[in-house]
Amino acid sequence: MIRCLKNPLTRTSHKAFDTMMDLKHYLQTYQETINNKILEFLNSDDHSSRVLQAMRYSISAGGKRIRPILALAAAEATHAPAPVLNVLPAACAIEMIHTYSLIHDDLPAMDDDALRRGKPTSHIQYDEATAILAGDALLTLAFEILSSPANPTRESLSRHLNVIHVLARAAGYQGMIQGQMQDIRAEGNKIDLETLIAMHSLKTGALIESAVVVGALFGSANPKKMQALRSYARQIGLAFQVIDDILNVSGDPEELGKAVGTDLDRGKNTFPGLMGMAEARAYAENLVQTALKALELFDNKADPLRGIARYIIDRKN
Ligand code: GRG
Repeated sequence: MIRCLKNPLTRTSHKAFDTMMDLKHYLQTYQETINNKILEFLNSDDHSSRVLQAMRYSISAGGKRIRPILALAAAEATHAPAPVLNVLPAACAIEMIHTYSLIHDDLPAMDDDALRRGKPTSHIQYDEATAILAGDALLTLAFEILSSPANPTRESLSRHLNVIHVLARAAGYQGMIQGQMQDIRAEGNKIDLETLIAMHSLKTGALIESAVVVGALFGSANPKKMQALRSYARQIGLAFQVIDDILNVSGDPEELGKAVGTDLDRGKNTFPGLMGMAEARAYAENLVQTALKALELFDNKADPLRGIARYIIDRKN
């Protein structure tokens, strides 16, 4: 059963959605809705399943739920009918793909991190084999959910196929996995800004862009609006990574829920490393301004997307 969301926008749709309080309320409300639905998907009577426990452990450990919220916000911006009812399962699937990538990224063979979302990483809490399997299982569950639309019609089936295609491509060797491979290969080697941007557009950007595209598919966005939303997503995806790099230098580990200074330790190429801190922040701000410009043809239903763009550069975690 899908819970009915009291959308903060229904109260404020007559005026601009421009205060941080509105955004905070919007994010909290959707975070709760997404968390409840994810737990519904991971609800099983099989309490002995170690892999299920590990899946629940990582996905319930916290997390901002930015990608699923972007999918819901893009659906709203494109006037999709009943976003919570129709888009929420796909939004949860996106969070599952994201959590899988974090579990695998933390493994000893990759970044070898001990802390994520303020808790021991999956391979520390369980063991490496369980962490690999929990990640694999979250990825496959995402596609099981995406391929099981409720009340399928010819139109919804065709959209679901499109959504599956978009997400598979963004997560795969032409998207996030390719970016991760490039990142690993570049460790200890200096790369230029253009290469760094291309790498992060895949590693972090591809899934963020696909979340926005998925929402817009539910809103049957026309090509012009789809292009504008892609452009918005590319800019905020990159800004997200620039801020992530900045927080890895100057963030509070307590607030971040993970260690800082790790990029430098591993010889990673980062935006502050290449440009300096002040330049990197100015670059992120510039990206967000460009993202906001891309939304000019949208009405105030796109205000949450506008708020999220600002939130991405102001965030502390
Ligand atoms: C292992 C296939 C594979 C891919 C890993 C996304 C990724 C690729 C690795 C994550 C490592 C990392 C620190 C990337 C930088 C940006 C990023 C994705 C940060 C984590 O996302 P948040 O801040 O995390 O949205 P929460 O916990 O809030 O969900």
